Amino acid sequence: SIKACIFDLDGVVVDTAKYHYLAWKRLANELGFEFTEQHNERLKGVSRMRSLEILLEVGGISLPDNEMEKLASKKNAWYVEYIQKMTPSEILPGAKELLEELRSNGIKLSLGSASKNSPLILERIGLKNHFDAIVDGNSVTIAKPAPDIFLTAANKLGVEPEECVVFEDAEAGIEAAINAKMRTVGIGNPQILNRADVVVPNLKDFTYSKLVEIFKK
Ligand code: G16
Ligand code: MG
Repeated sequence: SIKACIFDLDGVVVDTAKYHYLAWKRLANELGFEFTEQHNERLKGVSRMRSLEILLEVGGISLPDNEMEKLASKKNAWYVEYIQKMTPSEILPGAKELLEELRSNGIKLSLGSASKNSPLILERIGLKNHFDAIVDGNSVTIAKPAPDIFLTAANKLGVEPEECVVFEDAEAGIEAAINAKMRTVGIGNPQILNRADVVVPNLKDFTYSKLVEIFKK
């Protein structure tokens, strides 16, 4: 049976994708090319350096590693400037309520995010103490779709992968969970997340009893 739930951060608990987009777009514009929201879809759930590689590919630019490091830091400084101003009102609908309901039913909770900025974000939105474990880009650097982030979370919670459900909005994240042999709830577009066990538009109507019902066997 299900003993733990692992939540992705960007796109599941909070919509930081819009701030990532603003910062990446600013960087692209400074480098002299346009970066659209459609391009930005490709960056969701992907690590910072891999995101930069994709962005430079869009602009047809190739740079040495040390230059790439500088650009990634620049983008991150802008991103941090945006997320500093976040408030609890930016928690996505239903996320906080679901975390609280799951916990009161004895389900263990972990964050499973690729972001190195997750401590700041959790602090700003006031959800730091809602998780039993925090696994993010600071502790695990092998990015999704590798299963490492989620396996580390299961390990920290002291449960088996088969006992975990992962909530994810990104294709790379669903793949990472499948690679970890975990069950999955996709948040968003069923066409993009077609490998998930179930896909819901958001967390608003998701409950503990739905979790039990969907994953009863
Ligand atoms: C997030 C985002 C990605 C971002 C990555 C790294 O992952 O979805 O777009 O590139 O984290 O973030 P940072 O640059 O803040 O370290 P997740 O796993 O929370 O969806
Ligand atoms: Mg995400």
